[in-house]
Formats: sequence, structure tokens, C-alpha cells
Amino acid sequence: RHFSSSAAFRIQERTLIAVKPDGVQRRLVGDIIKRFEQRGFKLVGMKMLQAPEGVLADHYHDLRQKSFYPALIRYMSSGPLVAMVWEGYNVVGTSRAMVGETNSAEAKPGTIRGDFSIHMSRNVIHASDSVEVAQKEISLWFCSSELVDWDSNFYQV
Ligand code: IDP
Ligand code: MG
Repeated sequence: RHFSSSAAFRIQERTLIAVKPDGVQRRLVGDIIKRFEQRGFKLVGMKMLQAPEGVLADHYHDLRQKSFYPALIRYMSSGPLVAMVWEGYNVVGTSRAMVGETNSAEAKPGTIRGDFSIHMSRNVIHASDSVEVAQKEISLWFCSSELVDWDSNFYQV
């Protein structure tokens, strides 16, 4: 067995990533997948869907009182999105760094939002913001049979 079996790295974290409807319309799905693959993360689930209203209501439950909430739901319902589950060492924190600030105007160049978006109302991508939230979001968007627990023989921590 190679070193990735060592105890420190054995517990694998997962996160929910979604290419939002504007990202799909702008043909950014491939570019976004590429960034997560080349960083070294492992794709364990992926599907394209028109997000059901109930799922969106659950997903953005904490934002339901915000003034922008109705517009957010309209945005997220405006077309299909691509939901994915990515796995790997510290994937929640690292993917938030790769995605950049919520407010695209403040997102640094080199981040996904900083490269592809100018305004937070069309910010291209979702990424879970904590390990606990990630677990909730993954079970909201995916059933367990849709997640593939495959072994990687490529370098991976
Ligand atoms: P996050 O996506 O970076 O985690 P959250 O604060 O969880 O940001 O907000 C969820 C989504 O709601 C954002 O990605 C963005 O699409 C939208 N949003 C957040 N704040 C605003 C706002 O002030 N105006 C318009 N849309 C917003
Ligand atoms: Mg969030």
C-alpha cells in the first residue's frame, strides 16, 4: 500500500459543489470540473438537474428572511444546474478558497468567481461552507446510491 493509507489522511472529507444555472448557460461546467480534478480531488457523484423548489428551500433555509431570497430562488431555478460531490483532504476549506468570495466583486483573480463573475447575484458556483453543512447538503441533493466509493490508485492524500 502506498503512503496515502497512513492514518492522518485516511479520513476523507466530502463537499457539495454545484455549477449554478448561469455557469451551465455559460458552458463553464468543464472548466470547473477541471480545476477540482487538477487540484487533486476525487469526484464521487455528479448529476445535472432542474433544482426542485423544495430542495432549494432547504438548501437556502438560513437565507429565507433576506431581501434577496426570492431573487436567489428565481436565479437557482432559471435553468439546470450540475451538482457534484468531491472528496479529499480538507476539500471543504480548499474548495471555498478555490471558489472565492461570495461577492464576486471582491473575489480574487485566480478564484472561480474572480475569474468568471462580476456580481454576487450571478456567482456561478456553490460550495459548502463547513464540514457539517457539507454533510447536510450532500444528503439533501444526493441519495447514497448516487455516490460512488471508488479507489484511486493515483497520488492522493
Ligand atoms: P456562498 O454561496 O458564498 O456560501 P451565501 O452567503 O451562503 O454565500 O449566499 C448564498 C448565495 O446567495 C450566494 O452565493 C449568492 O448567489 C446569493 N447572495 C448572497 N448574498 C447576496 C446578496 O447580497 N445579493 C444577492 N445575492 C446574494
Ligand atoms: Mg453559503
